[in-house]
Amino acid sequence: MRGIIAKVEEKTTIPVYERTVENVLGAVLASGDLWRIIDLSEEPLPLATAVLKALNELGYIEFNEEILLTKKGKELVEKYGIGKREDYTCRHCQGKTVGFDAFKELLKEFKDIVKNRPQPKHDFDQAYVTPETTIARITLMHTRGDLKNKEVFVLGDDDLTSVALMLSGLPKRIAVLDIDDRLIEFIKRVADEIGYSNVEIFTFDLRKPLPEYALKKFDTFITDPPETVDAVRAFVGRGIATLRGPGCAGYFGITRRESSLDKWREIQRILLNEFNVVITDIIRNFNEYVNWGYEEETRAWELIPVKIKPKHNWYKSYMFRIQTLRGSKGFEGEITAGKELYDDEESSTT
Ligand code: N4P
Repeated sequence: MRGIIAKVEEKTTIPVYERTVENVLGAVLASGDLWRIIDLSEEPLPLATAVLKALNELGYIEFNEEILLTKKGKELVEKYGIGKREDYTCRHCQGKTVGFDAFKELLKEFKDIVKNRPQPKHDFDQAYVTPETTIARITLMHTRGDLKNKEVFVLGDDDLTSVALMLSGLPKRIAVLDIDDRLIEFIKRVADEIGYSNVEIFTFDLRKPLPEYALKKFDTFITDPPETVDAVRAFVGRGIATLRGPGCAGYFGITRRESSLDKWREIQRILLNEFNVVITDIIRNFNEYVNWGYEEETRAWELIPVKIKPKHNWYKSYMFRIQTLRGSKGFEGEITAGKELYDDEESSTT
């Protein structure tokens, strides 16, 4: 094991544990498909690929169309008692913890309306979630009492959650911003077509502090940040800054694909120590992203040991729900980062 870890450490500065190697080997036992292995291992892609390359160089696995254990590899998993990674995700809710039935009609309407949605733009790290995910978000937020007659803020919206919110008729008022004019125009057109007027829709760059009129006015926010620590601060911190006071809620996705548990700890530290909020829910792989199409232009493409495009949706994120208490506070500072807002050692899909 030491030898494997040392070889991985030559390739990346992300912390490597025995557990990391175990996770990747357990995933290789379960599947020969590169993207499924990354998905199942739940290690950041730059780390998972470093482990795969190290295992290959040391003769434990082989890269063909499929990734397979060699004889030496089989002996290794035997010696360490590493088991195949099973996937017992609930088939009814697909792990989302909320059912699909309550909002079946909404899903149909939503799918129809978003047919001509703007396609993911690489510059803004866009990748939208499946329509089922967007509707599950509405279902989840509603079951937590965060939508009915509430004022809801959406910070960044390539997922078109604001459209689903409008269609649901649940919130009293909606505000939505995005840096991308194409999305803002699309959302405005939909609002117009369905005759929904309790909504403010505007173009905005979240590196900048929010205008006064957006602060401390809302009950609920939802956002899906790029996962550098600065971006989480900008998106989630500003979300919290829009909330009225104690007893409000916020939702956002955090992935394992681009964030190690070491980074997770840093993010949770910011939530607890900087923003003074409490985490009430973390739902594993709640958000499922549709492959964005610009794979070949990303760092992930350089890193993967076999150049195959993903055939299934391998990118997921966990849904966090936070709630504000006495003494919670958001982030109102300015962020000067340029492209680094999207990229750190663990990211790979921009
Ligand atoms: C990015 C996913 N570059 C993948 C493609 N992120 C975009 C979210 C917008 N829907 C964020 C992932 C979770 N925070």
